[in-house]
Amino acid sequence: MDGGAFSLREVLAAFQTCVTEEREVLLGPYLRGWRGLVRFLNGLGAIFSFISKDAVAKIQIMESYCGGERREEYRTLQSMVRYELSGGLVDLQRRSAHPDSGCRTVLRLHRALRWLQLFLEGLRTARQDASTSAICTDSYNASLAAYHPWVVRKAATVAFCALPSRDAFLEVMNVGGPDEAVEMLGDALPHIRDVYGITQELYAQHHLLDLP
Ligand code: 1PW
Repeated sequence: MDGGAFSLREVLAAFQTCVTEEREVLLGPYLRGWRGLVRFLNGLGAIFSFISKDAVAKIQIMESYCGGERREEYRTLQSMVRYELSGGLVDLQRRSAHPDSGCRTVLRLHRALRWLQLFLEGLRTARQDASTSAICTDSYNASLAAYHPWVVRKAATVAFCALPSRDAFLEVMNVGGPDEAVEMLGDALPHIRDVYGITQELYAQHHLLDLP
């Protein structure tokens, strides 16, 4: 995935390898998928680097856990939640002793993944002449926007206006022609939906969906 021609196909494939037979989510491929998404986002223009900056910061936090002393505990989302909750390593009310827990950091990426899922789904099913900005704005408003203050929502909406046309966008994915790109999305999206669904259920089970 690093170096060489960049294709969104490989990025989305990372999410495919996230889920184990026991339906656990592996953090390694999850973060690799995110790294690729960020690269893709940056390829869309400088205006998107402000959006990707926060995602990069969060990916880095998680990578340091995954490469750190307790890396075994951070192998899967499930082991991370178990480890951090049982060790009292998560701020549940307000950010204080553990402002950058893995649980709260992944929650932000998880919410953003929902946006990505809705956006790619919209892109896949839209008419050829549809506006990507509108698809992006609609999917953002239906997901991540609820968690952002006004000024971030405003800046994000301005950035979306710079998105290229649907065909140009599909081309940036570097998967082949528009038809191939649409087919690839059809293959990849169920896996992203799966990862999102497992994470959502895990977080709901442990009452972690509103972590500060
Ligand atoms: C073309 C579609 C691409 C989808 C890629 C998703 C990238 C999402 C990054 C959005 C970031 C907007 C600016 C940052 C806001 C942060 O305050 C917020 N972070 C996220 C990821 O929503 C909350 O993090 P915080 O402040 O609680 O640490």
